[in-house]
Amino acid sequence: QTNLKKVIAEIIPQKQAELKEVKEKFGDKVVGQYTVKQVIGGMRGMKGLMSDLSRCDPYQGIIFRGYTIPQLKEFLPKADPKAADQANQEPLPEGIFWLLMTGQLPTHAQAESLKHEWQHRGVVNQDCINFILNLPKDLHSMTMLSMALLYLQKDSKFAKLYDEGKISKKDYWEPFYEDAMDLIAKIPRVAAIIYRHKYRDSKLIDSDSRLDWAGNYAHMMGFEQHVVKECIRGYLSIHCDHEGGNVSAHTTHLVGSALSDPYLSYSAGLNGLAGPLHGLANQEVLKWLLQFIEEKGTKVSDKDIEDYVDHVISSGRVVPGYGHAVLRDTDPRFHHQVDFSKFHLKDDQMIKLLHQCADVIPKKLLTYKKIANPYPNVDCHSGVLLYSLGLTEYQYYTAVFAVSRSLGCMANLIWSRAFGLPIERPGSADLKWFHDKFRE
Ligand code: AMX
Repeated sequence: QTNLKKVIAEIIPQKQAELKEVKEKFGDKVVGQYTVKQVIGGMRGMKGLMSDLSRCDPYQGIIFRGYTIPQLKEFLPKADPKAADQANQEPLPEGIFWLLMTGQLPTHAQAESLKHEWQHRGVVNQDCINFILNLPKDLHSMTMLSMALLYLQKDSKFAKLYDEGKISKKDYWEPFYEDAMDLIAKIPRVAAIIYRHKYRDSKLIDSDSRLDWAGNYAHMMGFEQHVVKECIRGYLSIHCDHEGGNVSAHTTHLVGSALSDPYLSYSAGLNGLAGPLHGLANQEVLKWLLQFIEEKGTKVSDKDIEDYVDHVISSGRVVPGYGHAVLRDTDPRFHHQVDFSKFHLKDDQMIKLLHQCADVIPKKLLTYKKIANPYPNVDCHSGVLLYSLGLTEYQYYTAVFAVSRSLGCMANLIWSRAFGLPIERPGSADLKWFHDKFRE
């Protein structure tokens, strides 16, 4: 079966029954205890959400439906199934979306079917193109992207059916599915229009119907080299989801729990992704590295790097690209990109400097006792990879991340409606409450 909607329509009743069983069997069990420090400290380490798509292990990193990043690189369909060489090994995002939605590794035919469906759904109407082309070019790419999704919200099938009072709760997932699939199909085109508007005199490039979702995105931005298309395939696959609690996924889920449609929900999620402690870090890493190169060049000593870290921290800033709220080891998504760059970009001076930094900086950060994890995260490498391949406009990088993250956020949103999850509404406490509760 290559029709994703039919496949998940069969899986949904089984999963609903599983959720019911978990609620009935374990509903009154205690998940854990948490402290005042956790309540005030960004809820670190508190399990407070249910997301069935992926989970983040502090040491192994992200695990998508039971599969690690290296396993997915091996098992997921590739753009050219006949090419077995290392130059054609990046997974197709179509494949990872199928896996996230169904829990099953897709066949090449199933990934192909999604490719055609997204091509078909991905047409962006002229009124939306005009809306983007009329935006001031000095808006940040993420602001433009978030606004463009809000513009597309007028086409939401869920919002229309709900407004007409034509939909019952048990069927919410279907129009959510339709909106989510439309959003995923359109977002690379919208993001490419933003890129061409901001950086290429608004000269747009038509979609190429032969290409896959990621390859077509590279093409519509204006990159025809095979290596860039492969890079974007891998990039869009590995950034797609990072369990439920990260800012973009959590925000999308929270807003969706109010039955705001997928466009409203993901636009909100994107605004969180646009923050420097989250998705903007990839742009920040590049800015950081370019500043460093301007001062010191690309051939530097380890001591130069260590001094630079001290300088950044003593001026009250963070070293972007290092650390994570959950991970306690190097992010496997960083390793994935190192493998790619060592094969495709082995002579690039900036990549070499980045690898030297990734060796030196964690040891240096370890000398600051407060930092729980000094190791490179996904954003440490991704911007530099894009820069070395010719996508040098670093203020755009978070938009590429956002195209990828649409996969995880949309898959989660469809499943949230299929599970019938309620509006999210945790309690909060004022300072007096803590005094009263814990007064000796
Ligand atoms: N450079 C300098 N200081 C750092 C640091 C870094 N890379 N990472 C952590 N710290 C500091 C924190 O700012 C905090 O300082 P404070 O107590 O004075 O406020 C202290 O170390 C303790 O932080 P932590 O418990 O180790 O991490 P956290 O969960 O509070 O924060 C994160 C996690 C990602 C925000 C943080 O490591 C950071 O700011 N890293 C740099 C920005 C970055 O790369 N973000 C991208 C993360 C991945 C993603 O979401 N895309």
